[in-house]
Amino acid sequence: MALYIRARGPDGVEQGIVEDGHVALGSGAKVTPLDLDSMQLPEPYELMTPLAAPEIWCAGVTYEHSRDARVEESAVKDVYTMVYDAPRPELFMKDAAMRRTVSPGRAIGIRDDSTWNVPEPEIGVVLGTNGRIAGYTIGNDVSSRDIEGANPLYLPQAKIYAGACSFGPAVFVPEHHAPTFHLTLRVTDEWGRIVFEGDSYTSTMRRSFEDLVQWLLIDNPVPPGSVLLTGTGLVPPDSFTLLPGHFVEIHVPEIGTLVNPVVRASELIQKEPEP
Ligand code: DO4
Ligand code: MG
Repeated sequence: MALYIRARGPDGVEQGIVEDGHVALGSGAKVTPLDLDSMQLPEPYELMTPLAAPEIWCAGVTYEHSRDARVEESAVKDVYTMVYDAPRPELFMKDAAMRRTVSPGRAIGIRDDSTWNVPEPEIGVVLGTNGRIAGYTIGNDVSSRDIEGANPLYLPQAKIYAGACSFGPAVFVPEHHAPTFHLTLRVTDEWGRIVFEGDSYTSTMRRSFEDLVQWLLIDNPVPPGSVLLTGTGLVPPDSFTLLPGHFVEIHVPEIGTLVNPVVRASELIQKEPEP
């Protein structure tokens, strides 16, 4: 197996491979991460998403927990049971050109026009060429539950906004098949108190990674290097919402820990330069 990261440093943006507690960068530099789980790097290096994905897609309602939570929250209940049972999965675009996706360690966003926001810890498959799965990463499909719950046609607004996605810290390439991944989510507040903790296993997913990729690529020229987040198996209780000042950690033993603080999405919007 191999573990790949990407970093910005004095030689620009470089790929690196993790070996024996170090990161060997393309320039030949060897860097020792401050923490081998989150892959936080010492200055002047900065960890980035393990690749600049041209597109990020998501699958939805691939786990019973996700179906049940949405049936509960939604004004329109049947669609979730129908899509969970149907051969065709729910697939939607989350981001393109990395405009709404932040690096590990950087702040994810929650919408000002929503009062109920959650992290969605998911395994992301990295697409190679011709539908091949090139590797696996950890993704956070940050979502607004009240906006989606009001009407499923609001899904793009519940899913697509500044800082609504993060993935990393690494891409894991197994020697043979993907193992069952165990995802642990922990959210802490600004004083370090745990406000939610839970876990899920990809073995409880109703579909396979390969099946999701196959559906995604039907008549759809998704560029290689794109990432497909494969759905959440973990939904915090209805009393939980993400707040600015919270800190989200998603851990998968083979891949590492994806960490992101939480801010208002409006703080992440930058003024566009004149064309
Ligand atoms: O149907 C809404 C989205 C579901 C989703 O993102 C998930 O199950 O992870
Ligand atoms: Mg999701």
